[in-house]
Amino acid sequence: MATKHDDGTVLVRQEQKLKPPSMYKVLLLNDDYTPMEFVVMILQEYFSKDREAATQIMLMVHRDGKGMCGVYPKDIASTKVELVLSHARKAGHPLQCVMEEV
Ligand code: TYC
Repeated sequence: MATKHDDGTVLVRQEQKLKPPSMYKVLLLNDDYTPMEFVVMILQEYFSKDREAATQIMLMVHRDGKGMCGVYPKDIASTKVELVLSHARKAGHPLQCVMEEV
């Protein structure tokens, strides 16, 4: 939309181009070796779950093959994935953690 003023100037309204940031799901994948207790600890430490919620998510991953830890903006999701993978490798576990655009 443009507004023409008497002095000849024209004001052009800039279209709003900002989109809300894309959100990403962070998922844990099942494997046969990572101890259940370790997964529960990861969910408590990095995804702020209480013990009860962490146990439910861990059991869902164990049963269904994957489960959601939370939904975050891209940089936060990717930092969480990095931290979880690094902690798991240091502890010698093959736990997989991935992110997926919502
Ligand atoms: N399946 C593993 C076991 O029986 C437990 C496990 C749960 C591993 C969730 C990974 O993301 C995972 N020890």
